[in-house]
Amino acid sequence: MRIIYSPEQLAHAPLRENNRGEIGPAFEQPERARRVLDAIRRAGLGEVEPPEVFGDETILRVHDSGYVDFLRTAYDDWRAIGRRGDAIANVWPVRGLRSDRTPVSVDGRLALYSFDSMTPIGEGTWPAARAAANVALTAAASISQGSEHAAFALCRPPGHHAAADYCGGYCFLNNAAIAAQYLRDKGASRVAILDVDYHHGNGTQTIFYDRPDVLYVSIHADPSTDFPYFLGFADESGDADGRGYTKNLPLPQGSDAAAWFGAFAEAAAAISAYRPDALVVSLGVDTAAGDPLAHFSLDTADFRRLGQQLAAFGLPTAIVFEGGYRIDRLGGDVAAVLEGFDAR
Ligand code: SP5
Ligand code: ZN
Repeated sequence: MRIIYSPEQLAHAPLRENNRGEIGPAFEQPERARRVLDAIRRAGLGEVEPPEVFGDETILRVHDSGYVDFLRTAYDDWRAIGRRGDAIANVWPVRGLRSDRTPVSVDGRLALYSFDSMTPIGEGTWPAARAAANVALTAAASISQGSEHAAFALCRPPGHHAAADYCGGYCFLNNAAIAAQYLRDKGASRVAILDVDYHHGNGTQTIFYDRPDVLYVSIHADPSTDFPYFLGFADESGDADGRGYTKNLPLPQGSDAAAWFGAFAEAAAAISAYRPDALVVSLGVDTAAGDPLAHFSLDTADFRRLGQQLAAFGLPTAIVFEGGYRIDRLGGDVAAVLEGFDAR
């Protein structure tokens, strides 16, 4: 398996996070990527390669150009008016307020282009998010040329909560969606995205909701109790031409590995029935027991089994790293998925 990583991704280093009513250290920190990298090296899973540098073309097929310009300039605009610390919204255009106009003020644009207060923009955010997109694109390119069967994109910041025109849930550019779009543009007729992060990938679902050419299947915590709260319910199945090409498998908090793999079997059946040319996996390991932001209980052996089951599709596969916050375990859990995949 090819493994792609860029140290430029460490430049996104949020200072603080608003969580549970307190301002504390950020959960989504650079150390996460270092831990995964260390575990991959220790497991001898293969050479770690830097990404190729891509233009903005595929990013702009997934994301709104006004949003991308915002990401590029928000921190400088924030500093230019004397702000210190990371840029964070303190207002949002909810029901009845107009979101058809782009505010001049950076505070207004933060409001328009984000959906939460846990996703701060700092000096290194755009360079890191851009690098993460290149990591995902490089992984996609290596499987689309047929030279490799599988590739792991060690992306950070994560991506699956970012939609066409908003950031949130620690995500800015949707790395998995960008990989899927690239595969489509390079000739795959149908691409399946399987999202196994603990949280529903609201961004990915939204991006492909009305399209039949990208199937989105997600196993995640019930949004009634867990972030992102407003998307990811079982009755969301796609719209317009995309009807039938979104499948959500929400599980209650406290679900164990047996329940999780039961949902996986359903997800796998939907993917096989779709007969995709390629698979993109949004791999969050926040389904692990003891994850500080989650309530499932997979162990390292379960992650190895997940890797084996992903390989069983027999498809060109790009595995894109998403969440996972138990810092002492996440490296080993990611390595276990990749080992399981390679072992099969
Ligand atoms: C990529 C990713 O995994 N983003 C996740 C963002 C979710 N942040 C949710 C924070 C809410 C935490 N609630 C804590 C409950 C712990 N008992
Ligand atoms: Zn997550």
